[in-house]
Amino acid sequence: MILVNVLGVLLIALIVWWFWLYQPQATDLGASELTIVVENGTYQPARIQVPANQSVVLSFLRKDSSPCSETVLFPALKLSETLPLNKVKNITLPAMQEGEYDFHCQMQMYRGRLLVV
Ligand SMILES: [Cu+2]
Repeated sequence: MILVNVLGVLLIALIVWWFWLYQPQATDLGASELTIVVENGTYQPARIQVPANQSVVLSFLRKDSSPCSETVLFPALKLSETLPLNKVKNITLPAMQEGEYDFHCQMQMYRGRLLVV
């Protein structure tokens, strides 16, 4: 009984860490041929550094067939795009001010962030 409780708490801690605390290293958009791969419930890379005040293009490659991964939303930019399966989709983003901008799937299971600097 205690073991089950401990496991439950550990599981909750893991979920909290994964969804709210885990912050992978930011990848610079300038990195050669950066493609954001959508797979296994993640965007890879999930933190992307882009330059401020200029339009940028993000390339998404969706390898995950789950329907939820089909749509990527940029709420702050009022942008919603459909990602084809196993095909690179280029999404042009407008010039942004410095700050952090989230992007995610419809249910926010896949989550990424743009670091605009
Ligand atoms: Cu989702």
